[in-house]
Amino acid sequence: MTRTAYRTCPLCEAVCGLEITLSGRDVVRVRGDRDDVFSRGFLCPKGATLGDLDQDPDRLTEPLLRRDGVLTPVSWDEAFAAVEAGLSRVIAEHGRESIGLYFGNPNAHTLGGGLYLGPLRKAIGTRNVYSAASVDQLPKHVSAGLMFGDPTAIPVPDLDRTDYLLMLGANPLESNGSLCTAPDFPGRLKALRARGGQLVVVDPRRTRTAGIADRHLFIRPGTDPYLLLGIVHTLFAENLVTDLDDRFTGVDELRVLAEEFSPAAMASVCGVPAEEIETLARELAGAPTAVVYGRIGTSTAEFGTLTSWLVDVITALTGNLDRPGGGMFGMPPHGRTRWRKPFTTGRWRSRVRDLPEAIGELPVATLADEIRTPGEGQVRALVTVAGNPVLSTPDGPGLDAALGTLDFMLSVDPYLNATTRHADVILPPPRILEAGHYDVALLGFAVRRVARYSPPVLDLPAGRPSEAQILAKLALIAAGQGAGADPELLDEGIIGGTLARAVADPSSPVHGGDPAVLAKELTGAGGAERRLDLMLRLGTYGDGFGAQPGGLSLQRLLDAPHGLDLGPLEPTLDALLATASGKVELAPAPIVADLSRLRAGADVRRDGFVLVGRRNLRTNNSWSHNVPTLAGGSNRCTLQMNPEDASRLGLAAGQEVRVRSRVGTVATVLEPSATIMPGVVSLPHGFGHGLPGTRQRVAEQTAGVNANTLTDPELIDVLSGTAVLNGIPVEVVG
Ligand SMILES: Nc1nc2c(c(=O)[nH]1)N[C@H]1C(S)=C(S)[C@@H](COP(=O)(O)OP(=O)(O)OC[C@H]3O[C@@H](n4cnc5c(=O)[nH]c(N)nc54)[C@H](O)[C@@H]3O)O[C@H]1N2
Ligand SMILES: Nc1nc2c(c(=O)[nH]1)N[C@H]1C(S)=C(S)[C@@H](COP(=O)(O)OP(=O)(O)OC[C@H]3O[C@@H](n4cnc5c(=O)[nH]c(N)nc54)[C@H](O)[C@@H]3O)O[C@H]1N2
Ligand code: SF4
Ligand SMILES: [Mo]
Repeated sequence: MTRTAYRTCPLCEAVCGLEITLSGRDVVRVRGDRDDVFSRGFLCPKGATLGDLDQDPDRLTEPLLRRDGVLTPVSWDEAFAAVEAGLSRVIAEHGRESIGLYFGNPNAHTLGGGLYLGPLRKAIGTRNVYSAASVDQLPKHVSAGLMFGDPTAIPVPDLDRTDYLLMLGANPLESNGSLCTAPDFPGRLKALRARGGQLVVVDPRRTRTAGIADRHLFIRPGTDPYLLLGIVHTLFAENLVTDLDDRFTGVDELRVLAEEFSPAAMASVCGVPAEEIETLARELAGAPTAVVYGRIGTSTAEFGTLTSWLVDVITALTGNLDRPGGGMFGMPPHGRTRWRKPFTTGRWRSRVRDLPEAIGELPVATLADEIRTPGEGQVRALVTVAGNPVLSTPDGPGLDAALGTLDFMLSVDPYLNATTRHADVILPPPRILEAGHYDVALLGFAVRRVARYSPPVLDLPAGRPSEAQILAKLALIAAGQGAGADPELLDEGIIGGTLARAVADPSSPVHGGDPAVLAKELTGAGGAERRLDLMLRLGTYGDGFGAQPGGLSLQRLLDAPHGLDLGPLEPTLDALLATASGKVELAPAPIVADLSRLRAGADVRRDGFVLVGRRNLRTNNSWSHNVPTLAGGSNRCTLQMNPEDASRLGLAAGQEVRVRSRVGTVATVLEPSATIMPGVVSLPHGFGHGLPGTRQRVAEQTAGVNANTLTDPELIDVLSGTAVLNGIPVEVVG
């Protein structure tokens, strides 16, 4: 007997709806859910193998505790008691500031990550907070914070309605998209062209996405802001700037500062011809609707924040911000918390390198410094949740060594990998199918307004905590409630607090109500579901506990297993603008000041090779390589180089080469490829498996090398603290 269940895929930002066939507790087949309101049957090879990932025999099924140096399976009670002992000891000896936290990417895809990391960091009470954001999208948060006052107010390209898309440093045909949640991104791009629109891709590699574009332009890694400034210059020089209403400020300043960045001057830096820069400006201004979209190649780069800003500046100057077909702001069903404080960075600074905090985090590029450098405030304990920074952050080997010196390390993770092998306690989340799913982090970046909740497909085995419960328990332990505390306590506290604020808020639909009575109305199988019900009911389209009949609630989502489509995005800028001026700041002072760094960068001689990354459809950062069907084939850890460069250096396909940067050297296999521009080489990240003490038996067969052996922790985008992972100077020798 088989049965069918529906569940959102948790593997990437496309959030496809899956149709999963099970026999007992075994997955027999995964298909795209054709009735899903958002993904309409689309899925990729990773989604199709979700069953294999979920039932990977190398996934940990019990907690591990280090005893006499050896990670040993223990009961959950013993593991939580060891966490309490470990954290208490470090807090007693060195204070709460000595605990570092690192939160990795999959937290954006779990209910545990979405609802419990905030309470956990609050309970731990440290400012030593790090996450994958500072090797990813942090520049976009900073530019959004400075322009719109809210670091989560990131414009999303309105893919389904735009007439013109300029895409830089993104390859959604492999990645399936990011900060733009759009299942079947490839299909949506093809539809854009089919309706007469244009797609232009800017990338140092001729990617598969470039292959379906109207035009592809090679660009020297790290130089996107020069190209974009050339476009801004042209928009002003040719009077192509739209008359913006009084919600915008800074246009005149932009006009003045763009003057020096002529297309001719910019072309020599970025490698895109001046005429092409002018054409882009004219096309963007002339198209009925247009939008600029930049992603990881522009973000984890020397001028990440400047580029992130310019992307939205051009969308705004051409009249395309907050309008259909342009850059729109998403509206998550669970509500958007209006940002009340004026956005700023540097509210505190890192101890060793004096780097500014951004969105409550410090740059992960300096985590190893904080662990290694003795003194008051040194990081002595680390908690990682869903992160593998040894493979994902700059100078991974340096961090690897530093982790070995910690007094205590706790990892919440299903695998024993390059990072978690250093832990004293590992708490594994249960199977993916044993968790409910709701995209707290991603629905606000979706190209349509959609709502979908997937209840757990499988029951949790008796005695096994959900990831939400694990994290709640950790928060309670850190708050001094003890390892025996009931995780539901945390949820009830949060629900009570939220309702108390809501009933006191005259604009809330429950104003004047009784929190205790309202709390009883919440439905859901546990604390996480009840909290979600609360967020949905008080959220953008919520039922307001009956005040808005027909509005959203958890029950309505449970009744709609294929999701609810609430329509296309709508203009919403007025509701979210939170700058001190109350206007969109087109020329925020901290960003304008950073232009001096950009001017200096234009004179830097760029000879030798620069390294960029690449993604493959069948990878997911560092942790999908343990699924046999996803490993091998085109998914290989080779160094791609332009054939002309290879023959000039006398290097042949398949030979081993050494790649050397300021910080490290790796040996890997050369793959000449005409898709890559001369002077650039590309190595994928996420490889480097098989270190002693890890257990990923498939991944170690195609171990590859850690690309972050080469990335330099000293190279950061200064405004956001984001690591430069693209555009690393390297030498290649045979
Ligand atoms: N050179 C280079 N480096 C890069 C990048 C690049 O392009 N080039 N990309 C960067 C980007 S964009 C990102 S987001 C980061 C990612 O950086 P990280 O998030 O640190 O790394 P991941 O490889 O995603 O590791 C995810 C970890 O979560 C675990 N995990 C998986 N599912 C779950 C779950 O449900 N619960 C829990 N608790 N754990 C889970 C996995 O076992 C793994 O240990 O890497 C960055 N690093
Ligand atoms: N299959 C797969 N999908 C994934 C992931 C994965 O590991 N594998 N990871 C997920 C994560 S965490 C994220 S953040 C997203 C990222 O999603 P994307 O941003 O689409 O990531 P990439 O596919 O790495 O595309 C980045 C592109 O930038 C180019 N590039 C490098 N340097 C520069 C530069 O200086 N300028 C310009 N213009 N381009 C440059 C690279 O050649 C590459 O083609 O993907 C997500 N989806
Ligand atoms: S595109 Fe992303 S969300 Fe969709 S099936 Fe593939 S991995 Fe899952
Ligand atoms: Mo990412």
